[in-house]
Amino acid sequence: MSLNQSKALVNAKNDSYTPRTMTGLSQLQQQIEQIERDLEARWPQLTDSASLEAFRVEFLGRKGRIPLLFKKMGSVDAELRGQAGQLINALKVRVTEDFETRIAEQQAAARRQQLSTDAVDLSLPGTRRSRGHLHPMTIVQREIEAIFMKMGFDVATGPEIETEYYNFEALNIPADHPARGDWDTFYIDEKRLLRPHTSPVQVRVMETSEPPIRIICPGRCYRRDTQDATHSPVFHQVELLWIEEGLSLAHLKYVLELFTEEFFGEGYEMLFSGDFFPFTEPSVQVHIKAPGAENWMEIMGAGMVDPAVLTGVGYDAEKYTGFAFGLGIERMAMLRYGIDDIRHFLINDLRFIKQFS
Ligand code: FA5
Repeated sequence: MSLNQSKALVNAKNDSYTPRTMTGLSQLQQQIEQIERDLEARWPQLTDSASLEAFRVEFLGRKGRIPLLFKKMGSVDAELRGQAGQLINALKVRVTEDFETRIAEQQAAARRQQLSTDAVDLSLPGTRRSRGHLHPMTIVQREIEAIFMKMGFDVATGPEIETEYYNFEALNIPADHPARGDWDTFYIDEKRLLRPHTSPVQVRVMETSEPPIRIICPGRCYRRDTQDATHSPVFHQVELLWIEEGLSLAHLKYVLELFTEEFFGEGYEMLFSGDFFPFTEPSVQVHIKAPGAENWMEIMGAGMVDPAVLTGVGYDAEKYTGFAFGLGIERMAMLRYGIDDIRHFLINDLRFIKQFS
């Protein structure tokens, strides 16, 4: 076909064309009807958020079929353009409202679904949380503290890493003293070690206060003792110190009897035997037989504070006397509860610990 022939064809087509305005509006109406038919088919398929989003993009999105209709209004005669605009707008409002209703319905359905899967069945028995409780050592330590506090003793503490001076020299144990071997244990460096007993706290307190002194010092101690049923390399002591004028061994015995009776109730037995500690003179060892028990248990070392220790901290040893003891807390707990082996306290077997809740 020549160029002229094709131009003639175009002109012929234009000649037979129905007036532009009528065709523009009716075409638009047809397109609106087509969209409405398509919508009828699409609505039932909108069951999830993905299909809803695809629908929104196709019909209402920036390049969607309904916004595109507005662009086609240019082909409608100016007089009818208002009418066309109203038709498209009505369609857009209708579809937007229906679409938002669908979205709300879909979200409500999703929430219902979520609730039904997450539902809490209130008739089910709950999971019982086990409540923690104090370790038997803590129970016994607090009880010992409470008894002595009731008698008027204050609680003092000192460092677990202690200097040789407070561990030994200030307690009348010079470097070459044979007693040092018993406690010469875990060194941190040349001059400091893990304390083997709580007695150094006595000296720290006396250095900073004047008599009368009435204190107890609970705390952890460390020794290179071989483990057995009554020995552990880590254990606890409660130290007691009472310095005043006119105190004697009889006072020590009385305080111990008051304490032991309060702790065990009636039926215990107590045995004093001679012992040696460089920082007490005389020194004793105390054994206790708990109510109903068969065996004696060595519980503490004790004695009248050696005058050398008193003068060492600047006290007048002619004027003041006093007594001290160091009590093993694990052993008191063993007697109280009938525990046969000290290692139970460190193993942390729940079957053991739960018996003390
Ligand atoms: C002392 O430690 C002295 N400082 C006690 C003292 C204080 C005497 C004040 C005089 C004046 P001894 O080494 O005996 O003494 O220990 C005292 C108590 O600590 C023992 O009777 C025991 O109950 C406890 N104990 C000692 N070593 C261990 C250990 N390895 N495991 C568990 N308990 C222990």
